[in-house]
Amino acid sequence: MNENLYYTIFRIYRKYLSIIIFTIILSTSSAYSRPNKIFINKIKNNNIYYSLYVYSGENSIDISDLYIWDEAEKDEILQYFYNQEKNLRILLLKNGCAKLKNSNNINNAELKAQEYAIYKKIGLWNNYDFSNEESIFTNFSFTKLFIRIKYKLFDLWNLFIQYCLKIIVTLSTIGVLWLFCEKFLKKFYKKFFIERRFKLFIMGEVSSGKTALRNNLLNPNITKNELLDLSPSNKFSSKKRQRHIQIGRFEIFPEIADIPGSDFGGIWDNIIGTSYQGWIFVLSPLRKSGFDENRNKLDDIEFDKKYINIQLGILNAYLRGGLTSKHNRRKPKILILFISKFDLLSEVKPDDSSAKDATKIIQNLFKEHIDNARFAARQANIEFEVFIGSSIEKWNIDQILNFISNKLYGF
Ligand SMILES: Nc1nc2c(ncn2[C@@H]2O[C@H](COP(=O)(O)OP(=O)(O)OP(=O)(O)O)[C@@H](O)[C@H]2O)c(=O)[nH]1
Ligand SMILES: [Mg+2]
Repeated sequence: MNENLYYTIFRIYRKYLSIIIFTIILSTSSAYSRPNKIFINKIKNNNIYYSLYVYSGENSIDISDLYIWDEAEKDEILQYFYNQEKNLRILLLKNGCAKLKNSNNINNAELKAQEYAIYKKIGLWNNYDFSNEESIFTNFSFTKLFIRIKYKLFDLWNLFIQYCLKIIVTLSTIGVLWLFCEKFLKKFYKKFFIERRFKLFIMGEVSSGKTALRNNLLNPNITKNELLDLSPSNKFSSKKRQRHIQIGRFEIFPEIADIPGSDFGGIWDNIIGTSYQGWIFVLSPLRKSGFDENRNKLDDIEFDKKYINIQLGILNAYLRGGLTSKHNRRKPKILILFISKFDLLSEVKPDDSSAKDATKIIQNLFKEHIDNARFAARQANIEFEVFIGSSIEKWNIDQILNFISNKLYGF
């Protein structure tokens, strides 16, 4: 009975022994025959990123018709091939790690791969001595010639594309930069090489015609009616002329300041405290415009002697005082006398021959004024000029700005 039991157990053991051994072999072999590899790439945002390389067993291909380059094995170059090329023979040939042996059935793709390596002088083909070579690739063949030409053309094409790209990138960079800079450069050039400015200060007795002159200088298209409608100024104002005056290459933009004749303190503040390139002193033979409400010229126009004398007084105070005062460090470069309202004496402009007498009358009326102003200018060593004209008729208005512009920026 006991013997039977032992025998039964032995029989069962023998029956399952092969399964047990098979299981043990399988488990151990699977542990060693599958060296899958995990590469941890990064750990980020609570995640671990990895690449898994699955081992799929060892395979082999026949390379009996290839010479393998010694260095390829030595330097473990082959390990760096990874899986760029699925056909390993092509991979070896293309990377100059193998050489085709002479044989009858050479694969065209393999020949091409080898030709590529020869052409590029990769691997074993680097400084290769072809003199003793008798293998397939030293013999002449149209296919090889074609391949060589193809690679040469391919190289040339690549070179061409490279240069084209470089040229395109350079040109577009220059283009973009130019677009960005053009505006800035134009502005810069205009501001520093073309545009010029100067400041003028207009002064004179109340109602002498300062604002009428200033508005005319700023806007040559201003109408007679607009000028006749002017009421006395109530505050200092300085404005830049929008249209430039062209002198050579310069575009000149004057800025012209006007002040009420009654603002004595303000006039002195400007004489002493502000830099102007030019002063214009406006004189006039009478306080009024000489026109009625309907803008008709009055017949009996009489010069206002008292008004003319008052003007002499303030001219001496402002011009002789202002130009010779030791406290005034901001003297102008030019002094202009503008004798306004000539239209009340003459039907024609002052330089016209038939206006000779009227001009003479004005020159006599303001002789002392002119002499004193000229004397002050000479003392201050600055330019001086007298203009007889009319704001209403636009006589000798442009000439004032042209004269100053030429003196400051002319050649
Ligand atoms: N006939 C004539 N009248 C002029 C001329 N210029 C100005 N007037 C007139 O003279 C008056 C005074 O001119 P304004 O230019 O206002 O004088 P202003 O010197 O600015 O005077 P305030 O600002 O008060 O100091 C106005 O009625 C103008 O129409 C001119 O050339 N001819
Ligand atoms: Mg005014």
